[in-house]
Amino acid sequence: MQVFKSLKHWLVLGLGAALVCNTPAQTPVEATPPKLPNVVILATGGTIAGTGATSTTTVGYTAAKVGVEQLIDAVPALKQVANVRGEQVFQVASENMTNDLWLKLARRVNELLARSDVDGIVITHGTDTLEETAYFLDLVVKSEKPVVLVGAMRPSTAISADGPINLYNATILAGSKEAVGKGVLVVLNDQINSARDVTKTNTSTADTFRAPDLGFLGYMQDNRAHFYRAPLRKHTQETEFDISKLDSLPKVDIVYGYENVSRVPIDALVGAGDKGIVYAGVGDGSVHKDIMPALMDARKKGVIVLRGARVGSGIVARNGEVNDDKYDFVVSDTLNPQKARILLMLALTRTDDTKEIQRMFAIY
Ligand code: DAS
Repeated sequence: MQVFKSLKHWLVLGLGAALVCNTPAQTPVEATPPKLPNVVILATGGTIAGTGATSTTTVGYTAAKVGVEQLIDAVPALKQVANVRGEQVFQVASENMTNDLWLKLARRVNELLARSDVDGIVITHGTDTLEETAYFLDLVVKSEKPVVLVGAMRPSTAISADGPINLYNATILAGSKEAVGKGVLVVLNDQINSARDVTKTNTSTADTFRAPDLGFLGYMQDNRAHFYRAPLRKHTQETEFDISKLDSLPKVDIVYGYENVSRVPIDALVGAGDKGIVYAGVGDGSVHKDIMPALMDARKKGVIVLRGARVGSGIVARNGEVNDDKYDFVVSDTLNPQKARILLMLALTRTDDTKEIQRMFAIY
């Protein structure tokens, strides 16, 4: 019996081997290419769309000249990393950014992200106010899908223009799973920054965007995102701000503190109907003795006074240099004056209660 079993065993094996040998070699099935993410590139202008007279013109060029299709055509590799399509939302040098342009851009972003066939958005933008637009969007975009702002420090016509590689990296990031839920991001110079903490720190060098003290979130390298940290403050769909029904934003301006500073600008802004004033104080948000009466007068007229600092990093301590409780001021936490202004504008679309506004500066 045992012999029969082993004979049968070998017969089955042999039959199987014959079948395999006689089966024509299977043509390898073409590996189906990975499904590429759908990324929309919204162009708004700036140096990334700039042109200079010669290839060595890296200052004194004209920003906001090249259209979105040309930007995309200049980087054929984009098509290997995403299904991209472009829209020219507007074409401005970003020093000329306005509330109306912000509301138009934010509405378009929210419309597109609500579509199931859009996985992420890249926004090409001038670098001068890129950090401000990024933070505004960080507070009003209602989606966890990636929104990535990108600019360039050299015009598209320059030797070693940084725009193409920045746009390529931004497109990869906007289509990546790693960027989902991290809020609005900024990519230049192979570095990934958060919208809340990034700021332009140099007038003209390619490494200008940094997050003083708090640092950037990670790198773009080898065609993918490498994250080492994530934002902790609330952003995008976690925020309480809704611009869908807004056709304007409250008027908030910034006054800079310095030696022998005059109260005239503060009085003028109050007279012009400002709803909020950010005072970019010296040191830990200290206020000149001649300015305190102006800020107190402003507060008495219902203007929200926000005490910030011109120094560029660190926490402005509540009741530190000034008794904020006594004067009913708000403090800016670590937001620089131009970022604090944005959060105060949006806060004023919901409340003029200073305790509520201070709560917002503690969570966003
Ligand atoms: N004027 C600058 C701007 O549009 C150019 C730039 O750096 O992008 O922000």
